[in-house]
Amino acid sequence: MTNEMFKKEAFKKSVKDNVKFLYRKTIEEATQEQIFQAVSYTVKDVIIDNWLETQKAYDEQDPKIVYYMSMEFLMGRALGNNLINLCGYGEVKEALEELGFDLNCIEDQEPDPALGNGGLGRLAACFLDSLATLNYAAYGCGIRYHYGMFKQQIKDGYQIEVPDNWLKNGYPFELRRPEYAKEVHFGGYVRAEYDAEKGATRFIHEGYQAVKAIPYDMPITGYDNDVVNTLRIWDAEPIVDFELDSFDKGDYKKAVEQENLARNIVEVLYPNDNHYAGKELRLKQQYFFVSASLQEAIAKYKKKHDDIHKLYEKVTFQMNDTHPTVAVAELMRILMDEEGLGWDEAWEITTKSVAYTNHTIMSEALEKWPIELFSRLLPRVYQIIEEINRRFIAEIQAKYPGNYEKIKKMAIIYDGQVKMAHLAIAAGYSVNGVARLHTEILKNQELRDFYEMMPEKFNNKTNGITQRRFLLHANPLLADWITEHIGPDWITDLSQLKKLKVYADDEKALQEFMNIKFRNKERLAKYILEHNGVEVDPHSIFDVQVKRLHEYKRQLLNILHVIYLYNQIKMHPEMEFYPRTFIFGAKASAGYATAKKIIKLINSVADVVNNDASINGKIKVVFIENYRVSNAEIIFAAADVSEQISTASKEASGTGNMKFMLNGAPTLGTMDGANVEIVEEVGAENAFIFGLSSDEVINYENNGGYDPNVIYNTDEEIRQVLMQLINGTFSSDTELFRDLYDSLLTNKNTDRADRYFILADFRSYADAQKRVEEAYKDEKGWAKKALLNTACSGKFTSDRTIQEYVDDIWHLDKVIVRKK
Ligand code: HBZ
Repeated sequence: MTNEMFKKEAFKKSVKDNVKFLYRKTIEEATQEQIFQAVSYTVKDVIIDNWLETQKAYDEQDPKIVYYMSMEFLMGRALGNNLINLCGYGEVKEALEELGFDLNCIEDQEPDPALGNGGLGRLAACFLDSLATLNYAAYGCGIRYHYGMFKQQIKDGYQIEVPDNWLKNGYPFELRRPEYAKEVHFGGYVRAEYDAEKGATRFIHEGYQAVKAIPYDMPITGYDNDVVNTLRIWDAEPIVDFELDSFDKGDYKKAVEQENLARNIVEVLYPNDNHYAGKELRLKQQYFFVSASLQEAIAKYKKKHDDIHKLYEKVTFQMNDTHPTVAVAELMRILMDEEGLGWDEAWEITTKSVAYTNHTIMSEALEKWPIELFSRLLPRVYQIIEEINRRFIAEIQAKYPGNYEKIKKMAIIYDGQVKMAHLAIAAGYSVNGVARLHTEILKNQELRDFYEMMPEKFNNKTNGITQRRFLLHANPLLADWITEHIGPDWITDLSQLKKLKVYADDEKALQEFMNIKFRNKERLAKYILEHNGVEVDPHSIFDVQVKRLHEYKRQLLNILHVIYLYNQIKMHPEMEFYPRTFIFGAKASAGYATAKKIIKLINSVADVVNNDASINGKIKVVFIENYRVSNAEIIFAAADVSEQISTASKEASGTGNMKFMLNGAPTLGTMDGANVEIVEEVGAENAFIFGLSSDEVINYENNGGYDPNVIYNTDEEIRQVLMQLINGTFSSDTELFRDLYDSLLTNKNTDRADRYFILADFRSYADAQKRVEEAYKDEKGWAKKALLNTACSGKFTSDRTIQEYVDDIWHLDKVIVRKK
């Protein structure tokens, strides 16, 4: 307990008071949603005091600050998490019970602030949690999208996207800060003016449209340390004065355009993951939040320091992928055009302040803006990028005289495009990948030329996840059990979990561990019954693949294998088969037709398999609608098997894999991303590994792919599965899945047949699945594997990841807030 407010009587009174003044109601009259609001305001009260204290400590101690720049923060619900981090969860639960409410139901009233797509956005959220918990001064900088990730409904097996109006009832954990508003400028033109006094040319940006950026702050509570950091997300408003002015001048059109610009810019999160669409509005979003955030960071720095040349001593900007990379040029612009520095001074400061994290090698994800669009929208910023490019090319030439191939491959502007990754690498003082294998691939393949030219910039930071949300909050039974056995230190030092290894052969402990898993499976079964109307047996193996839908993640391999098993059982009804529940959860980007077809296929297979009485319920297939952070917490806790089956080399890291492991689910996966390190920690005997290695995949790719038809023609069982896609087994419309069938066998719509090596890996995957079944039948053996997965997951805390960023990249100072 850290706060008097969470003493039961004080808490109850505060909730009652809030209900009264917010809704003019008594607690008996209030709806659950109103109780949620009232409880949240009480919690916010507690947070505000710590927030003020934290701000004061930062003011006094003047630590270096990291600004984590990200288009996405997939925060998930705040109420439960804040109660956990403030150590008030138990007390508040009891207090609410005394008032006749169930805290879980109250938590369910909160919309998921889903301001992100998937792994990249969730990583940003885990990082903020760890930064606050480790006593580092940090700001998350992002966008206050009015509509976050869409809600997914499944109708007739198809995904339907429904807008997510998360702000509809007002969000209690945000604070509007109009006093820190900034202006951001788009369009117009640049005028050069010679300043004779200074003997220098000034560049003046004119004729632009202006938008007002208004920050909203969300508190980020550290665990049991009174630290409250800030996630600052920017909203857009039209500039009213200007509007009237232009109206007076008869420039009505411009006034309306400015109003529309403001309205559109923060309207909605682009729901693409690992895919670049090249939309103008997306670039507007990027520049909007980057410019506002940089202006704010510099204003804050200048309040305490007069020498702008030393900015990098107190400030560092981490760019979460290339999405905020326009920061490089915007910082240059501010330093030169507003602070009056020359190019060399500005460049030195910039290149000591910005660092870049790469999250993908998928070429379709790389951001390359057409020059025409970029220079029209951001004329001054474009001019600066041109100059950065000119100087960078000169450097390349100096290092590799006469080697024009290098320029072609490395230039920031080439072929009519602005390449954001090249800009990030040229300017950043650090370039990191997100798992060891991924970083090696960057160094040796994708970014080889850059690595050769500036090896000192490259480093690895294997991703991590916060155990506060994904174990302490998501799996209270296991959390309590762990604390009973090894004490509570794991909450802030996950390496402690290794102490559980001594229980690997302790029958009582193993029994308890699996009982908890069973109860979590019952909780998920209840959720599935309520939300899908499908009954699943918690005694069956819960085999789970939850993540964004993407071809490289190979949900298709999983469902094809389900079809294969179904055929086996139908053909050999006497065959021994351990009942299995295949659980899927995935959103497809709204414009990604193949991904949406795969969702339809999963649901069609589910329809057939779940309703085929002849297989005695041995296989169930469930597609969990609207997979998101809040139901993920229930799903991870209940999983027996963690499906991490991406084509090797394609998944930069994965972070779901870590959440499953932490909750005691062995990995069934390829040697890809962080799976490699998971296997290293837990031992190959406690995982189920299959498939081509990343070297093999890359080798095939560099030599024109492979021929899946050889497999199709020689493997009868695989051929049968594929035929069932087009012979009416899963749809009376035999053409419905034709594209999926074709994608595996022909290069009709892509450059290669079976781009993701599904057929190549099929047999190896089926073997691994067989090993899973055998292993599961050995109850004690399985329990040991499961427990060891939890025990060996210590490395994968985002606390470790953040400490590595601090030690190697950011060099932040710890700040103590609690005065005890
Ligand atoms: O970032 C993911 C990687 O695929 C995953 O392997 C890794 O673990 C995770 C964290 O490092 N990448 C994404 O989630 N990417 C996006 O969501 C994305 C969103 C918008 C884009 C591009 C990518 O324009």
